[in-house]
Order: sequence, then C-alpha cells, then structure tokens
Amino acid sequence: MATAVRDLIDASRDTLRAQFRRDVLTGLSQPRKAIPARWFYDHRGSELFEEITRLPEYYPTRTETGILMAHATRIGRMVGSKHHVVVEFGAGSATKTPLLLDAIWTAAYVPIDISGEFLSESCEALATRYPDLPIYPVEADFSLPATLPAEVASHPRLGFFPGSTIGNMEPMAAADLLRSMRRTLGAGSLLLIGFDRIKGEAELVCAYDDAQGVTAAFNLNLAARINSELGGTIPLDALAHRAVWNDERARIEMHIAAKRPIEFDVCGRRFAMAADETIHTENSHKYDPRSADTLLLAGGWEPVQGFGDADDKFMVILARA
Ligand code: AVJ
Repeated sequence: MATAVRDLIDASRDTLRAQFRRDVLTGLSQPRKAIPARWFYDHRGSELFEEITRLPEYYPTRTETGILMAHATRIGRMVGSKHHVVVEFGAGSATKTPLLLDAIWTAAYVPIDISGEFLSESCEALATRYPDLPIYPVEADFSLPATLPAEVASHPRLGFFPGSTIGNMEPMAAADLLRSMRRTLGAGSLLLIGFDRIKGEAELVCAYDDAQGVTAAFNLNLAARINSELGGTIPLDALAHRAVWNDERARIEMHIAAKRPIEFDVCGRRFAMAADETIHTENSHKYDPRSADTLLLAGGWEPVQGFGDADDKFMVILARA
C-alpha cells in the first residue's frame, strides 16, 4: 500500500479514536449515562453483530431477506425499466444488495459507508459477482448529505436503506436523516427502506437478549473497548446486559447495568455507578405501517408501496421523493 494511503487511513483512525473518546467522556458525565450505538462496531463488535443476525431469536435479518426475495419481481416492476443508480446507505457487508441488484435494472452501484475497510471488501465481492456493473464507493458518514460521483448524474436514483437501521435514531434525527437522503438523491428519486414492526414485548426482548448471550457479549464489548482503547478500568465482571421495551417510545433499549456500586477511570477521569445504574447504549425503534409512513412523509418521502411478511414482523417500504 502506498505510504500516502496508509497515512490517510491512520489519520482517519486517529479522528475516530478522538470522537470515540469524546462521546464516551461526554456520555459518562451525563446524569443519565449514554453512549451512541455506532461505537458497538469495532472489528469484534461487527463480528458479533454478524453472529446476532444468524440467531434463532433475531428475526429481522432473515425476515427482511425473505420479504426482498418474495417481492423482488414486484419491486422490479414498480421501479420500472429505466436503469437506476442504486445508492446504499451504511452498506456495511452489503449482503442484501444482490437481492435488489438482481431485481431491477442497475446503471451503477454507490455504497456509502463510514468504514472504508469494510467498504472495499464488500465492493470486491460485488465486483466479482457483477463484473459489468460500475461501482463507486463513497467513504462517508451517511447521515451527512453526500455528493454523488459525477459519472452517475444522468440516471434516476434508488436509495437502499435496509436492516431497520433507521430504528437506531430518535424520530427527530430519523426525519433529519431522511431529508438528508432526499438531498443526496434528489427529487423524484426512490427509496427502499426497512422498518422493524411493533410486536409482542416477549418476542422483542428475546431478540435483544438471546439465550446464547451473543447480544449480551455485543453490548458488553463496548465496555471492553473503552478499557482497551481509552485506558479504562471498568470492572467488566460487575456489568450486566439489559434489554428493555420502552412502550411509550415504542423502542427496545439496550443498557449496560452495574451489578454493584463501582468506580473506574477512563482517560484519567474518574466515574462512578451506583448498583443498578445503567449506561444506555442503544435504541431500536419499532414502527407500525402508519407511523412508518408518517416518518417518511416528515422526511420528504411519499410512501408508494409497503411489502411485508406473513407474520407482520418486518416491513420494507418503497417511497418516492
Ligand atoms: C443494526 C441497528 C438494525 O437495532 O436490531 C441488534 C442492531 N442491536 N441487536 C437492531 C442490534 C442489538 C440492529 N440494527
């Protein structure tokens, strides 16, 4: 690898480390401790998430995949015979992308992801599978408006935002993100977006507190990461995973709870947690068809057609800007 490229990667890693440090120190200093969910995804965290998607309790991934497979032909028909540029937000490992690329006419594929490393890996895999498809990866934070490569300017666009990732955001931030996507893609564009549905509390809690403890490991990995990357002294054996349904906000919350009173340092600063006090680490908002439509409209997207599964667990909505 050229030295310049390596320097760039090192520089972006430094910035990420600085942002992690700032988010953790700020988050632990609040009266209600909270750390943004994006910090779950270091290498180990990404591996654990992949493992989560295969758990028997974690229905979203396999349900959404089933919906995309079952409705591929209809989605293709609705998108029409014009070649679209597919822009995937937070593409990650891009495992669901072929389901869409096989269903519609694609002029080019533009995955936007904050992790350049992950991005180049998934692009390589897609390039092997679609040797004639132009791919333009964009390494960027998908919550900020991005400039699409000039090469794709002349084609209509289809945004792809699967996985119910939108659920990680509080409604106001989710509407902001949808508006930002509208700006990136332009008026008249299409968006195919996944939403996890509101369902019985027991099923939801199990999906975020599985019997094998993979989700617990995923959640607690954040504390281990603080210790190893920020010189933390959090006693990991004093922590417990907690997943709770917040009915008022229609969301699953994940917390890291202290089993006993603890004190620890992070970056030379001292913090304390009382027994049962928690660090709020994730929100996963759930929607019904109406609340999803309302959110899309607030973000500047007109729902065109919803696609679901037989058990009403998950939905994929096609919308137009
Ligand atoms: C990747 C944000 C969609 O909220 O279900 C899985 C992350 N957290 N188990 C979700 C997650 C715990 C997941 N999203």
